[in-house]
Amino acid sequence: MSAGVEDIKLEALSLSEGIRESPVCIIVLGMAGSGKTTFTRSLIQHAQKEFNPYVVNLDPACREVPYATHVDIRDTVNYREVMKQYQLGPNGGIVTALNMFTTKMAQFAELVRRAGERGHKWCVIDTPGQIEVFTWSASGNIITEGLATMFPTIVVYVMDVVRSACPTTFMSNMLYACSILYKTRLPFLVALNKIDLQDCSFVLDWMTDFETFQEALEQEQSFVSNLTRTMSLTLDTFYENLSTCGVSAKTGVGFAQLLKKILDCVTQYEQDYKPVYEKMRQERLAEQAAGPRPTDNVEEAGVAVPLGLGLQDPHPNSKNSVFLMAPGLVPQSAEDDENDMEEDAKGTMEDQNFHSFVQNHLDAQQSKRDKLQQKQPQP
Ligand SMILES: Nc1nc2c(ncn2[C@@H]2O[C@H](COP(=O)(O)OP(=O)(O)OP(=O)(O)O)[C@@H](O)[C@H]2O)c(=O)[nH]1
Ligand SMILES: [Mg+2]
Repeated sequence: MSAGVEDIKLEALSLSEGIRESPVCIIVLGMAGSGKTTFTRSLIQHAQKEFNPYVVNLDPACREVPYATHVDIRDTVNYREVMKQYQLGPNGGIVTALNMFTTKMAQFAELVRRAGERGHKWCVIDTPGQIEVFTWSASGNIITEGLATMFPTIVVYVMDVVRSACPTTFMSNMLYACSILYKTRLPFLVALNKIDLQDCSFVLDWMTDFETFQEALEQEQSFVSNLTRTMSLTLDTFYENLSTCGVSAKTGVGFAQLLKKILDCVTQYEQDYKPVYEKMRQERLAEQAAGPRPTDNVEEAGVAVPLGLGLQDPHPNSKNSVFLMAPGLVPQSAEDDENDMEEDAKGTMEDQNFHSFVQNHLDAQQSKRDKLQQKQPQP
C-alpha cells in the first residue's frame, strides 16, 4: 500500500456520520519491555483468519518490528532526524515524532476507515516503549479520542507477570493501568503476558482476594508496603471492572481466550462507552458549528516567537513524499544505507569501547590483587 497525503480525500470523514461498526481499534499499551510488540505479532497471527487485522506501528524509535505493517510511523517521521534537527534527547524525539504524526491524524483516520471498508475488521495499534509518551502526551490523547469517536476502540494493557511478581511492583503497574483506564474511558483488557515463564494465577488471586495480597505484602515491611496496603483497598473497585487474560506472546498460549475477551470488550464499548463518545462527537460538531473560539486565534493569544529550529517536513522516502507506507515496500535509498552503515559503525565502536572499558577495569583489579598478594608475608 502506498498512499500520498494528497491522495487522501477527507470528505468521507465528516464527524456528522457517527461511529462506524468497523474496524475495531485495539490500542496496545504497556510498560517498556512488557512485550507489546511481540504481543501485537501474536495477536495479528491469531486474529488473521477471522478479523483480517489492519496493522499500525506507532513506535518511531524501534529498529524493526516482527510483523508486516500497513501504517508505520517510521515512514512518516524519521526519529533520528527529529532528534538531530531539534536537538532533543530520545524521549523528546519520540514525543515530537508522535506530535508530527498526529498532524496527519485526519489522513490516518481516513486510512483506517478505508481499511474497514476493505474488510479489515480489526485495527491493531502498537505503541512506543515509553508508555507515558503515549498516555500523557497531547498526541496520544488526540489519537485515542480521535479513533474512539469514529470507531469502536478498546485498550489492551500488556503486563509482564514476571516483573510483577513483587507486590509493590505489581501495585505500581496496577496504579498505572488504573490511571490509563480513567483517562481513556475505554474498555480495558489486561493481558497478563509471559505466562510461559511464570504462572499468572497469583495476579488473579491478588486481584480477587485482598487477604492474599496482604499476606504477600507482609514480607515487605517498608513504608512503601504500608502505602501499597492502603492503595490496594482503594483499587478494589477498579479490579471489579477489569477484564484479565493470561497469555504468552512468545508461544501463543492463551490467545484463543484473549480473542473472546476482546469481543466482550467490543460489546462493552457498544453498550456503555459508545454513548459517551457519541456525546463527545456531538459536542465537537457543535463547537465546529460555533466557529473558532477566541483563544484559537493565535494572533490574539500572543506573539509567536520563532524558536530558530526550522520546522521542516520529514525526509521524504520518494519524490511524492510517501506517507504511511509499509517498511518492506519502501525502496531504500543509498543515503539510507549509508546512514545505517554509519549507525552500525557507531554501535560497533560503542561495543568496543565498552569491552575495552570492562577489560581495563578487570586488569586494574587483577594488578591490585597481585600487589596485595606480593605485600602479604609468605607462610
Ligand atoms: N518468555 C517470553 N518472553 C517474551 C514474551 N513476550 C515478550 N517477550 C520478550 O520480552 C522482550 C520485550 O518484548 P517486546 O515485544 O519488544 O516488548 P515491548 O513492550 O514492545 O518493548 P518496548 O517497545 O521496547 O517497550 C523481548 O525479549 C521478547 O522476546 C513472552 O510471552 N514470553
Ligand atoms: Mg515495542
